[in-house]
Order: sequence, then C-alpha cells, then structure tokens
Amino acid sequence: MSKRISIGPFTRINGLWHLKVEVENYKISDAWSIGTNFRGLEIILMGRDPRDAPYLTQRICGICSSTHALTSSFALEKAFNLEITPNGALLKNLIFACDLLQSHLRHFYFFVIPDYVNLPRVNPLTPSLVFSDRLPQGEKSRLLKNYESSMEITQRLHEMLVIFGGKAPHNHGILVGGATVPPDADKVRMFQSMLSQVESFVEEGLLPDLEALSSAYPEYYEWGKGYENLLTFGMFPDPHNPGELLYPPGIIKKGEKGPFQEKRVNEQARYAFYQDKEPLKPREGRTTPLFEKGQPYSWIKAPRYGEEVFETGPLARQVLRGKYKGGTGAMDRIYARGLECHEVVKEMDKWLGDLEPEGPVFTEYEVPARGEGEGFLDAMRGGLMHSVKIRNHRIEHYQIITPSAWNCSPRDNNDRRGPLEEALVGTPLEDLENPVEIGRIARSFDVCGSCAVHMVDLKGIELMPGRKLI
Ligand code: NFE
Repeated sequence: MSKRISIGPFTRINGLWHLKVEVENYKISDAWSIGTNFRGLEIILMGRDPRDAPYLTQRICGICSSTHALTSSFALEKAFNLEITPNGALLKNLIFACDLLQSHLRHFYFFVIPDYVNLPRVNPLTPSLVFSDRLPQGEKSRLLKNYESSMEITQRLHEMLVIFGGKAPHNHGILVGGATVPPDADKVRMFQSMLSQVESFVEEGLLPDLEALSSAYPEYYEWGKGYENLLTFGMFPDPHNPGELLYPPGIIKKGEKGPFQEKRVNEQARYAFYQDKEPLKPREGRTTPLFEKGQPYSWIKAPRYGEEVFETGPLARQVLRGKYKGGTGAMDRIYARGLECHEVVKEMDKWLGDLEPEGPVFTEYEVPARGEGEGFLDAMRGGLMHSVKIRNHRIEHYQIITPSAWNCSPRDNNDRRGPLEEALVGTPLEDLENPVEIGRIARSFDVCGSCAVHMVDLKGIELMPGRKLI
C-alpha cells in the first residue's frame, strides 16, 4: 500500500516551507523538501555601499538576523583587509550569542516539545496531532512550566542583545569594523545579571527537560540519520587571534573527522527554480530566478561539498569538538543543540570579563575601490557563507548560502536527495492519519524557510505534470 503525504505550510518552523513524503507499507520511501519563497537579497545588494550589507542581509530572517550581520561584516573586513579590536570582536560575539540562545531555546520549547508532549488543548496549540504521552506526570508538569518560562527567558535574551545591539531583531550594534556600543560598567553589570537568569534556566530547566525527553524517546537516536555527514564552518571569531575561530571548522564523514576546505563549497540547481543549473562556487554564484515546470520543485538551491551531501548544525560543532559522543539521529541533533546552550552561556560569562571598559570598539577605515572576501561562519543552524566583491567602492557581486539551504536542499545535479529528505527515508509511521514521526525528524534540523530560499506562490506549484504539491 502506498500513500503520499503533503504538509504545507509546515508549521512550527521559521518561515515558509513545505514537505512531501511518499509512504510504502507504513515506511517513508521518498521525500521532497520544498522552499516556497524567493529571497533575492543578493539582487537588492548590487550597486550599494558595502557598509550597508550587514544591515540589509539581517532582513533575510527575524530569528537569526544577527548571524547575517556577523558573517557579512566578517566577509567585508576580509575584503577591506581590516583587523578589528578585541572589544569589537567580543561585543559582536556577545550579540550573536544572545540570538543563538533565544533561537535554540525557542526551537526546543515551542517547536520540538509539542511533537512529543501533549500540551493543553488551547489556541494557538490546536488543532494538534494525536499521540500518547510517554513522560511521567512529574516531568511533564516541570516541562510545561518551563515551556512558559522559556517565553520570559527568550525575551530576556533579546533585552540583553539590545544592551549592546540597540534593537532586536535586526540590531544596529554589529558593523564592518567592530561594534557601536562601548561596554561601560553599568551595561556589563546589567548584561551579567540577566545572563545569570539565563544560566539558571539552562541548568535547572533545559538540561533536565532534555534528559527527560531523550530518555523517553530512544528510537529517535536511530531514526532520522540520513547521510551521517556533518559540516561546520566554525563559530565565534577569536577576539584575541584575528582570523582564528574559537570553535574550529571541520567535517565528519561517517564518523571520520577531517579539515574543512572552503574551495569545495558549491551550489547546484537542477531541481531549483534558477537559471544557472551547473555547480557554481560562491564567487561565481548567481541568483537568477527561473520559474519553470518540469524537474525543479524548490526555491532552495542545493549546496554541496564537492560532490558530497553534508548536513550542518550544532551536532556537527559538538561532535567535531569532542563535546558530544552520540550518533547522528534526530534526537542527537536536539541533544547537541541543548548542550551547546549550556556551553555558550559559560563562554559569554568569560567574554564579559574580557571586555575593556575604556578600550576601543571600532576601527576606522576607508571603503576601498576594489576588494573580495568570503565569510564562512556558523550561524545557530550551521554553516553560513557570505561572499562579496567590491568594484568602484560599490558591491558588484554578493552571494549567501545559509545553513537551512544545506539541510533542506532539494536533490542535486547527481539526483542525490538533500540531508533532510534523506533523513526521512526509512522512517516507520505508526498511524498514517497522525504521522507525528515526520514532524519530529524534520524539526530536528531546526528548519528556516526564510533564510534558505529566495514570493509565495499562492496557486501552488507542480512537481511534474498533474502532480501538485500544495
Ligand atoms: Ni532564518 Fe538562519 C540560521 C541563517 S538559516 S534562521 O541559523 O543563515 O538556517
């Protein structure tokens, strides 16, 4: 018996995204990840002052905006040959870290938990899928209390971000050349007191909730594995060693660690709505939409590492650094994301102590007539790349490859599925009317349809003649 299940728009993710799966005898036999937006920020940037890029690219997304400011400024500082001050780098990392934590916590409590724990049947949590609760009543009560508290804590993280970033989302604190707000003692104290609230929540709320969830659903360590290839560009520029990253880049191929080589990154578009189908490296990349019927089925391109398919995210960062020793299933992704919260809170405390209240936060410069630079840095969801080329003091070329483009990519030019598509194949479904397993595996990637793509098509798109996806 075979059945096709189409979920769109897919809820409890960031942005818009659709998923379609084929089921044979209660097992997923195939999957299609479908980006339904056209982003086109690259086109908007053409001919602009390069210093605007960190502001404009933040508008790609509301949940991870600061990561675009950070990576854009990182690429431009390379293009300008500019070294920033330790204070500038520390402040940028602190702003981004606040955003990373709010994003990870919102993902766990608002997106993941409703897939495993029956929440009170009230709006906006209804209608919901039907499944039986596995968590003992005591743990469920604590988790539901923390679900509510996480709203306050994530708001607090945005308030912290505002101390040094001016506003959230889409901060004004990260610039090409450093940061804007000097870290005076009042600001540092205010930040520190809020950070200690976040730290208590992570230790007394998130970590026990994570333990409870993961031990109640052990099969999700086996399900949702996919290719088992992990990739990280590295995270947090080292404030005291310009050019180095505090969390290093690297790859893990079926358990074997190896170096990350920027030159291997390319994007393929046989199955995406773009004109240039052949693999292109970031500096040659083009964003020329071409909506056509036939093979293409997504507005997300397929980023690849050479010819190979890699997923990216907190799991790659934690495994590469020896902080997590588990596997590559759906629960491993969720667990590693939680562990990263704990680690990042501790890092932030150290960075605050490293700030020099009187030290400069910004480095003066002139915008050069020509220059090129690539910023490879991990965002919360994994490797993010911004590539810029400057001619006559203006942006001549800009390309962005986001983590969700890696994870939610469609098939590539060799017909290989994207990581999320592959991770779904083989998953058993118990109840075809309530296929909870699909959401649990897909959401473990922390999908963002805004970042990944490039117009909403309200009429629906055709995968092939006669096969509508929406
Ligand atoms: Ni819109 Fe983002 C992150 C970026 S995409 S959430 O993290 O870049 O995956």
